[in-house]
Amino acid sequence: MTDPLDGRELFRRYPGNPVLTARDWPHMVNAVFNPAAVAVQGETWLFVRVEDRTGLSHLTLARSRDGYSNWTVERDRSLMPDTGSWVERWGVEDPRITVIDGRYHICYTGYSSSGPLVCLARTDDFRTFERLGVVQVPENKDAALFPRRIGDRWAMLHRPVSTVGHLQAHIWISWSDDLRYWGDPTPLIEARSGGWWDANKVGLGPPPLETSEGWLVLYHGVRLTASGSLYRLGLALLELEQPTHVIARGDEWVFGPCAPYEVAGDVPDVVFPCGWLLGDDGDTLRMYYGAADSTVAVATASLSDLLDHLAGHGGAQTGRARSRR
Ligand code: BMA
Repeated sequence: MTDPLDGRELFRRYPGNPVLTARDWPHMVNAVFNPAAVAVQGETWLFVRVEDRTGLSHLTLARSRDGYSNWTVERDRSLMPDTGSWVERWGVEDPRITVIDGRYHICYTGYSSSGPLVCLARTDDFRTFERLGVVQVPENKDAALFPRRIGDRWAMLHRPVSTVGHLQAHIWISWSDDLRYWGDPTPLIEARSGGWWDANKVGLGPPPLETSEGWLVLYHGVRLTASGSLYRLGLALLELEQPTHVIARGDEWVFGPCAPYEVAGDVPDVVFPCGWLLGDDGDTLRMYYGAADSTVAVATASLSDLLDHLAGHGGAQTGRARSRR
């Protein structure tokens, strides 16, 4: 498929997109999208949100040697919702994986009968899962752990929703001694207002990526238009040892729906990444994203280009989380 903007955007779409569709699944499902990503022994493992034809979602592993083709879908490596429980009654969605002490820690949305909340589970093999339970109460989603303690505590980014006045959905940071109990919640990346591309609602994409300049954050901003919500992506940089400080926040979006598989699907005009992987060269980033809530696609970018871009376009700070520069 052609991409009219390729060559000018920071992220370049893989020409073979989408890399995974419902047709690749061994059984009948409606859609596969919003995958977490981890590199395991040279392979790319995606933990994919699978929406079956009940409308509810579960998570299933798909593996590829090159991260682009020849995917093996492992149906027996799935996190199925505990639909008998209140917490996951309507499914599990949108995982983000952080490797801590060699174990895969998965923050995912539990679709509870009181709304979306954040659950944490960990696994060594994606066959059995240790559920640590609910770590953020509703409404809360788009959560991921930092991969190491900062100071002496664990940190998590997440996105609570407030309906005071009108919808307000900002990215917050919370802290924990043991990964189980979370406190000290602080607003971090505030949705802007008015005509901005990321007005009123933002949410974390993949887990924060540690770079020499700071923690790189990719987030989605949602613009409400006459024809629905438009999901685009922007960048921010957090101070390494004090991530409550936003060093920079991009003023422009860096990726938005454009290709046919992004603008048409179950939910048109959505790009929604939950995982990214840094290549062995230390610079090539592969971003895995759900396209239009229907398929999985991948785009690549140069990490140094992203950091350069932020340095040049990071002027517009709003709200509580301001740059110290
Ligand atoms: C968000 C999440 C995502 C979804 C997106 C667009 O609120 O529910 O799972 O991809 O909306 O529909």
